[in-house]
Amino acid sequence: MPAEPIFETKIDHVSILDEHANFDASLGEGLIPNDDLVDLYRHMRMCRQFDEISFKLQRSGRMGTYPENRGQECPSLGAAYALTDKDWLVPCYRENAGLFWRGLPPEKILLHWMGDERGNNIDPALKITPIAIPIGTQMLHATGLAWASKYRGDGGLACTFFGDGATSEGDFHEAMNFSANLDIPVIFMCQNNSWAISVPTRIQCSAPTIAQRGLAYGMDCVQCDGNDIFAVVKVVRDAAKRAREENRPTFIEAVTYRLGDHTTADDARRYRDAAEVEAWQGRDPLIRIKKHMVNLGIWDDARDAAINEQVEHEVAQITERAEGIEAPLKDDFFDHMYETLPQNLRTQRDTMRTSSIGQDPSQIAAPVAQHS
Ligand SMILES: Cc1ncc(C[n+]2csc(CCOP(=O)(O)OP(=O)(O)O)c2C)c(N)n1
Ligand SMILES: [Mg+2]
Repeated sequence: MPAEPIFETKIDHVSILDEHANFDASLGEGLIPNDDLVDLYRHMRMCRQFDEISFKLQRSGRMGTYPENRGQECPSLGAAYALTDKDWLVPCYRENAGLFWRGLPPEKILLHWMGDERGNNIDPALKITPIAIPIGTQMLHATGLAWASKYRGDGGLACTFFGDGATSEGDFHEAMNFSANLDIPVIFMCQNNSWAISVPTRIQCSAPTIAQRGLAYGMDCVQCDGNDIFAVVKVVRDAAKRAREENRPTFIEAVTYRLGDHTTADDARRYRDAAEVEAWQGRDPLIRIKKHMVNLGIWDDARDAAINEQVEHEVAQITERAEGIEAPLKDDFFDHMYETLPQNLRTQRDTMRTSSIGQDPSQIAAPVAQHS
């Protein structure tokens, strides 16, 4: 018997507004009304300003650490725009644009990175989960949230965001397998920014696309230009339709790039070529959306300057609110994990010492008797 192909497939790459601001009207016409486009652009500008101020806050000792979002605003922003308030947004840590679009007060993000737990206390009506630092865990949370939506029949879905590196984690594969086999309405939005800190994507994924990792689970998979707001909106709308009508998950690979360091604790110049960064600067999502608005005749330098002034003022006020909040009580730290605090944590709270490095007074050895 001759060998027959048993399975053949392809992965689509969706691009509508390219890096030179060429616009494919056959796919993009009517996707985003002009007023919304201006608003999306304003959000991106605000996020850039937010990044700049956060960076300065960290460098001047007013913030612990901060991961710049610069360059990768589109995947979360396009998704938040394309989804409804019934849908969960389940982020990692580079999704400011989408979270602000949904209505998260931006000072929450500043508080989070300043180490104040109140930054993670998010109004449940917003349907946003707290920033996830452990890589990959949030994809399982999204699967559970979407499963609950399906069970309740509330018409919602969950969209979760993660990086290229996260697709090498076991949690990713469990979430993908579970949601595909149980028909759970999840959108998996992978932001492939070429790097997992200093590890390039090409050495942790041997396949030509990350998108095809979803094929093994029988999932619809698509790749899009992740710096193209139109492409992101289109693929998320398609995925949301599939989720709502058929309870099917979708895996989206949004190809983007982080223009800044991994976080303020990193110096990407140690492992990235300047030429690579420069090439991606030319594909900046913000530049092409601005060019497109100029081409449409709805934008000019005066309006751009006005928006810049507006967002500078806005971010200054946000910073003032975050820094102006009364400092948390030290005991708060212990208040949110357990209903009844275990003895070892009660000791830590009462002595404000950590037991891990032998500073808890009850663990300090009795002084050795001195011979006279
Ligand atoms: C479980 C776990 N392992 C390791 C880390 C340390 N870590 C933080 S970010 C990161 C790289 C993540 O890369 P990617 O998923 O591509 O996300 P990106 O930061 O590029 O958006 C690693 C390994 C972590 N936070 N959690
Ligand atoms: Mg990455």
